[in-house]
Amino acid sequence: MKVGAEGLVMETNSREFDRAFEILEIREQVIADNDAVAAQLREELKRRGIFLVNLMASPGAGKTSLLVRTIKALGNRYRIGVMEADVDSDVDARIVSEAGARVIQLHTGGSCHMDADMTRRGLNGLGLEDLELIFLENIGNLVCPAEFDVGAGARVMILSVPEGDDKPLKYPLMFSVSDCLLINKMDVSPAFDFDLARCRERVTDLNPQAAFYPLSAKTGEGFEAWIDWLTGQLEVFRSQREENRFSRAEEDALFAGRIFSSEADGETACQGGCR
Ligand SMILES: Nc1nc2c(ncn2[C@@H]2O[C@H](COP(=O)(O)OP(=O)(O)OP(=O)(O)O)[C@@H](O)[C@H]2O)c(=O)[nH]1
Ligand SMILES: [Mg+2]
Repeated sequence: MKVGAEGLVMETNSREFDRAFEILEIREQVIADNDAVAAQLREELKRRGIFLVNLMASPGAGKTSLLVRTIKALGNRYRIGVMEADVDSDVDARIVSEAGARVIQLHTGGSCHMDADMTRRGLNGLGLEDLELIFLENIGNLVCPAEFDVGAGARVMILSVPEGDDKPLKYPLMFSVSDCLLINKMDVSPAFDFDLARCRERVTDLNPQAAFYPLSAKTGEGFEAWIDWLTGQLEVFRSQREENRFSRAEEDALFAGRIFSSEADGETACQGGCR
């Protein structure tokens, strides 16, 4: 194996002399490049005391509903921002904006996940002034978002009851990388054969450290445990901030509410902040 001029990994195995061409393992390099941007983003958010939550789930699992109820529960305690990522439309951004959070709609234009650089652009579009807690509602998908670190302080996944308790077996990576798993739509569980204990066992096999909370974003049942977990994470994050962090005034002077930037920012795919 060797690294070419573009930093791409070229496979040169024992059969290389049988071939008149090389094989580039592009995917590995894309993930590695993304991880580097994510690490930089996480570090800068930490220095600025902003806790970013990457919220992932299937389409319709209840991401927006959970955000609305969470904003209502914590809006008086923390200044909250939301990045709504969708292939198209501004439906979710409107709903979240009405709940009282600062929000930006991000259009990925077909991409099935957010990566770290898209997230950085989204944060710049949202504006970081005064925000303490930011949620990224990732694209509804249990595959690709699991592979791309976006620089968040916590990865939270929602599995809803109608999807079935077998999903940890089918999408193990998503369950393995999440810090917290929320089982949503518990209010409709009598209509489904979702086995909560079996689901928990399957999750524990993959990820024993993950927090696990059954709840309903519709009725509020079980919500307190999730809010306690989230505020606990936030307080630990705050207490771990580096000693030499920037003050608010320094941040504003240095960044004018923006995170580290690149010249390509003018071409951002983020469209239209709702407010
Ligand atoms: N019964 C019940 N319905 C829920 C619950 N949470 C969400 N829903 C409903 O499920 C549907 C989808 O909810 P959303 O919050 O839009 O889900 P989402 O994951 O944001 O969907 P996308 O952004 O389209 O991927 C809506 O009709 C919600 O009212 C719940 O806890 N119980
Ligand atoms: Mg949504």
